[in-house]
Parts: sequence; structure tokens; C-alpha cells
Amino acid sequence: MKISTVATTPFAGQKPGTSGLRKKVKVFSQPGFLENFVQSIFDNLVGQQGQTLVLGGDGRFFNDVAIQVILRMAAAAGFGRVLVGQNGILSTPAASAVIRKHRAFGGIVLSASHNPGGPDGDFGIKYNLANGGPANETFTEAVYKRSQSIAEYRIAEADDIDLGCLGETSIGGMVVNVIDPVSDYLELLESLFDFERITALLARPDFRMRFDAMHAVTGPYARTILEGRLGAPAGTVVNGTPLPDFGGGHPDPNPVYAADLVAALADPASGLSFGAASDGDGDRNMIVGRGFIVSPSDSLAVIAANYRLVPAYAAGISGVARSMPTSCAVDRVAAELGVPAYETPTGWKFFGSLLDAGKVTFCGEESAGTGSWHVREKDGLWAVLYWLNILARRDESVEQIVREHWRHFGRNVYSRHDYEAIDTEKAEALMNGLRQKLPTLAGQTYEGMRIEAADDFCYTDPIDGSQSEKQGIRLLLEGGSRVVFRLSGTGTEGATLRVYLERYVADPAEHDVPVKTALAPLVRLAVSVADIPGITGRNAPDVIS
Ligand code: VG1
Ligand code: CO
Repeated sequence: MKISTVATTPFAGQKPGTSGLRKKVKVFSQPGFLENFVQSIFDNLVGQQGQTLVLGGDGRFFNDVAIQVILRMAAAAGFGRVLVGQNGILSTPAASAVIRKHRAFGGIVLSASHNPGGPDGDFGIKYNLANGGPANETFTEAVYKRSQSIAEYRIAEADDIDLGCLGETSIGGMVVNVIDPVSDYLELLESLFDFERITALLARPDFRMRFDAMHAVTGPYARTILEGRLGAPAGTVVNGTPLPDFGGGHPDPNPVYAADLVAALADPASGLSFGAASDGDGDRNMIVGRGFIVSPSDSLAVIAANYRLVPAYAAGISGVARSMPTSCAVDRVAAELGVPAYETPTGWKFFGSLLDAGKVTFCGEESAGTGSWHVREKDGLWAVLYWLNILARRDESVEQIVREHWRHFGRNVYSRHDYEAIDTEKAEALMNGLRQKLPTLAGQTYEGMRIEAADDFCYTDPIDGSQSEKQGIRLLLEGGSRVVFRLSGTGTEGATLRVYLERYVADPAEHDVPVKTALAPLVRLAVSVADIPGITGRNAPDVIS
């Protein structure tokens, strides 16, 4: 095998964010950009010679080009084998499952998740460790540092591999094994859930579901699992063919971008009783009942509260974890179950050490991510099957289950307001302004609500002791309400300000107050404390979820 050593110079901005490095396709496709970043990853590995790498992505534009480059670079880096999904496809949770099952050294996942795709869209790349989870911040910082001084990359000279054909080929001494992207993942899910009961549920004439794959990676997974293995009628999965530009949409399963699904479930004529959707790379989920959207934070809480109904978890759970901005609904479940609840910074990489140490069974984020110890990523279809398993055991609708949950635990009314593509300097100024105000905020009253405490969330990983600072400004209000401000770490244009709003409502008589009404005072408080219009010039959020 001939290996070329190619001289290169650093690119600015190869700093991974919340979930890997995300940039416009135009940035990624500059000569050397991808190669520099991949080499910076490989330069930080020790002992990969002869080992297995897992490789795949969400099928977005540039996925196919990047995979061929990474295969040749993996050969030059001395990997012994690469398991690559057929046609370059692996959903994020499936990549995690494959890494773990095959005891791989690590994996590279090509995805910008919920960000739009296509030639003018976004691309992304993320390194996962042998536990199947995203590399921690120590590793991603080291990769960034390397990218700033890189002078050469190494790549094998070889023809493109035919990724359409299952089976083994090679690049020099490295075996390339093109695998079915679904089978290992399906096998894992089969070991967790009651497939017989779910099959029976899906066969009932009074139960109809729709899964919207949003033209993204879960199409083939959902077809095989829901329509194939579980026998749901053909057509249950819509938008099921992955497209390089996701059909021009945002593959983000929320009420704004999955509006069609929400509308279908709201229309009695559709006959639908259960709806679900997933994002670009298959790690997010949206759960919709008949005329009823389940908020992701509530979904996590319901999942935890119903663990006894699901075979793999029925024996007991060790704890739960949520990202800091996620509502505290799951904490109330943990308190009742007598298990610990952990609060981590945003991003799945912070759950890995807790899961590895057996401290938590379920993890989740307000951004529609839920998962468990079965992999080290959030897992969209896992959440859908979990809900189907609950529905198969409780003869109630989605809405009844959530309302019953609220009656028992109280309702954490929740919403997130996103202000997108703000000028980066203005966004930084807003956050810094809040930081400066922090010492004086506690004790003040706004909109009739007293701020009990205010801080900039700092996290110390209880397992490895690593610290992550400046993870979001928290205003903790009397009665358990919260307002959180943070800047997104996944966008590729300017800055996105996320404002997270939460109010605890114990009284069932108030559970029907519309979210907008219930949170209006908190919105006014957030807007005025942070001076959002004054600093950003924006009078309303772009997306409310
Ligand atoms: C967002 C979400 C976060 C999630 C991350 C990756 O990050 O808020 O909860 O973990 O996306 O999800 P940010 O920094 O933009 O708020 V995905 O589905 O893009 O892998
Ligand atoms: Co995703």
C-alpha cells in the first residue's frame, strides 16, 4: 500500500462544539479541511494499529465523498479493519451499537444531525470512543489544539470502495467490511423491548401510527423495524427515503419542523393514534398522541416512571440524568423512586461517564433526546419503541398517560425560545451582560417572581472529576420556576441564543392552562433581565419548541 504524506496548513475554527465539528458543506469541502481534522483526530489516538474503526453517517450531501477519504486515511493510520455502513449509512445510535458490539477501537460519525443538508447546508464529523459515546471534552480540546499546528496528513493511495455491496474488500492491509446498517441495531432493540406485545398493538384495528423519518437516516431503520419486524402496515413510515438534502427541510423533529405530523395527529379523520419522528442522524425523537404533543422533558419523565413495563429495565433502575436546561420533571420521578438524579451540561458526551459507571439507567435532553445504557448516544427509535411498549402495556392513550403523570407528579410546564443567527458579538455581549449581573440578581423580584439564586452553570463530572464551566446562565425562581440562557454549540451561522423556560404547576386544575399563558411572565422576565431586544434587536424568537 502506498501512503502519501501531504503537506498542509491549519484551518481556523476546527473546534468541536456540543456534538462534534459542524460547518457549512462549502467549508468542509475545501481541499484539506476534512483531511486536517481527521488527521488531528488520528494524531490523538494511541494504539489503533490493527484495531477496528466504525464509520458511517446520516447520508447527507458530502457523506459519500468524506467516507472514501476517511477510509484511505484510516488505512494510512494503521487501522486493521473498518466497519462501514452500506452506502455510508449509519444512524448515530446504530454507530454506537456497532462500536460496542464489535468492540471497536472507536468510530467516526458523519452528521450535522438536525441541521439542514445539501450543497448549501451543513456537514459534521464526530469521533466516538470505544464505549460507543462521543469523545469527552479533554479529547476534543486536544483535537482542536492539534488542528491548529498540523503540518501534514497521511492518506493511502487507493480507488474508491464500492459501498453498495455488503462484504469485505481491502485497502492495502486494512479490511473494509461493508455492513448492513440496521441488523446489529435491531438485534439490540429486540433484547430490550417486548416485541410480541408491540406487534400485537400495531395489529389492532383501533391503533394506527405514523413515523416521519423526515427524509433522513431513520427511514431504512424504521421501515425494517416497524414495518418489517413489528408488522406495522406498509406506509406507516413516511418520508422514509434518506435524501442528501433531506428534501430541503430541517430534519428536526419539533412542532415547527414536523408540523405535518402534528397536523395529521390533530385531524380525527386521519385515524392516527400515535405519531413519532426522528432527526437527521436518528438520535432525536418526537412523540405525538392524538391531538397532543409530548414535551421531550415530559417524555423522559414518563419513560423513567414506567420502567417496570419494559423488559430490559423492569428489574430496577440505578438513576437518571438530564442536561441542565431540561425540565426537572424527571427529578421528581427519581425522588419518588429513591434513585439519584444527575444534572449535566448540554450534550450527550456528558452522560457517558455516568452510564459507564452504572450510575444512571436513563438520560435525556429537552431537545428531544432520550436514551439508556444500551448505547452511549441518544436514540430516537429506542424512545419510539419504549413508548410503544408502554402503550402496549397500558390500555390508555398518549394523552391519558401524560395527564395521569402530571396528576401524580405535578406538571413542569416548559418551552424553549430560540433566537437564531444573531450577530456573534451581540450574543456574546448579551451573555456577558448577564454574567456581570449575576451577583446582584438573587433576591430581586421581576414580574412578581423572586429570583432565589442565579449562577453560570459549572459541572464537575462525578466520575472523572473533569470540570466544564460557563454551561449556561440559570435564574432559579421561587416555587421551582427556572429561566436558563445559553448559546448553541451546533449552529454554523452567527450565534443562536436559547432561552429555556420552566414553571412547576402542582395543581391539576391548572394543568390545562396553555403553555404560552402559563409561561408568559417568565418570558417577560427573561426578555427584560437579558435585554434581548435592546442588545440583539430581536422582538420575538425564531423558533418556539
Ligand atoms: C443542541 C441541543 C443539545 C443536543 C445537541 C446535539 O445543542 O440543544 O441538547 O445535545 O444539539 O444534538 P446546542 O448546543 O445547539 O444547544 V444532535 O441531535 O445535533 O446530535
Ligand atoms: Co441528532
